[in-house]
Amino acid sequence: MIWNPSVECASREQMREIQSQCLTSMLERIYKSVPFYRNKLQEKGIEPGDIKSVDQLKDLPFTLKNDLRDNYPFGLFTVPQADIVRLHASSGTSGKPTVVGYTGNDIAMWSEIVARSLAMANVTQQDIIQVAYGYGLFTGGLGLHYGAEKLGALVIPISGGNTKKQLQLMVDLGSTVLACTPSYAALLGESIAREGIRREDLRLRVGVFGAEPWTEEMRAQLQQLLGIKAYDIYGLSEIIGPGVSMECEHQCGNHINEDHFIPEIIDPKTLEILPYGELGELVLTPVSKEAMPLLRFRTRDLTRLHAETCACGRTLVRMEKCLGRTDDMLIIRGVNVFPSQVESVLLELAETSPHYQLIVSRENNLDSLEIKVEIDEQFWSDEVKQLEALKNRIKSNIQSVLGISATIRLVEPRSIERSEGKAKRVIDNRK
Ligand code: DLL
Repeated sequence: MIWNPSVECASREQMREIQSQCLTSMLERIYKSVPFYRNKLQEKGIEPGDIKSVDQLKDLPFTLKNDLRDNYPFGLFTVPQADIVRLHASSGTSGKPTVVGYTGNDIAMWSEIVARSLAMANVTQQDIIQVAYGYGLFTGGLGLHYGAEKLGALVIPISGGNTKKQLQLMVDLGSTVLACTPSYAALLGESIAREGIRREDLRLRVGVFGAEPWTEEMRAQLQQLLGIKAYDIYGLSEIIGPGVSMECEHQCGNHINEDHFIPEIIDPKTLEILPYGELGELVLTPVSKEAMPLLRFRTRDLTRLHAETCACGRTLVRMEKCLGRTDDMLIIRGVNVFPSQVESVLLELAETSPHYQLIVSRENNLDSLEIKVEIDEQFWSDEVKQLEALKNRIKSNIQSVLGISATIRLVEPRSIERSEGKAKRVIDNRK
């Protein structure tokens, strides 16, 4: 069932019941078939039968990305290889990729939660969805593809890149939904304008954007550029891929598909569980997965959870837009900086485009931050005075929001390298 009110509008008590049942059965499975988990649970003196309720989740051990690498490639799988029907992988920053496996039931569950997520954004069977996330080992393309098919929408499996072809098909086939990273959506948006494609040539109405952090300011720019309503979709390959959570039309946080993925927020330093409303690291337990369920996976993503019922009627817990990943946080002269904070400052100004880069260096033991900002074509000017004034405005806004000074370098339109997938916003020369 795609729109599933018995789950999406369940009371907290009903949801705890669903989660508790799934958790106890998952513990039995991993204890029996994954030595890594059996050892971890035994170290804590826990046997699967001891855990009867989701309230006891806090007593269970965490899983880290490194644990997946240490058990590379199949060490955390709970089923024989014959039952696995698909693998995906995410490339790590160093060394081995993280490999994840799916049984036929896992693919069916994933398709259902992506279909459910698309329905949250009012995508229907009538829609034509252009899937411009990469197909292949990355979960974006195939994840959206199967979910959109499950919903009964018409899928254009174009994958990422080949921008001219994207635009041609968008116009000729009348795509109504665009699914890609926000940075690629920004590139498509500016290309539409440059190719002289008119709004009335497009039928786009919805954007399904995720796989990287993006701000409210970026949302405003994309909505304006593409003439759409832009929705946030969140997920990660270790848990399943896209569809862990998604925004509804009220856009007040992403609803987490909690019947499959139990969320917690912890303080990344003390590992204490934090109450609703507090900023911390998101921890997810994918309880219904067959091939590779994980116990309390530390996502490294920073966000807050909210449990009040949404205006759409859903009771599913909502997560705020991610601020960033703990491992993407820059510490510059002792100050914590997330690229998303810089994005917010830049995109508040009409003159700047959604293309920017942070360059961090260290000279004589002193950190410096340079921000390369592209000027919107409309505002690009040869007049030094005007550009100087803009530069000073950005510099002072950065100083007041982030509390550090930065060198601002204004660059010509289209001079920063574009991304067809996840954008690379930071060059840290200190490493
Ligand atoms: O990025 C899955 C995905 C595909 C999500 C398509 C949404 C759409 P990974 O490559 O494993 O999987 O990267 C997961 O990307 O831990 C976050 O840091 C980041 N991320 C994903 N979605 C969002 C989002 C896919 N909506 C990592 N906002 C996650 C902010 C996101 N960050």
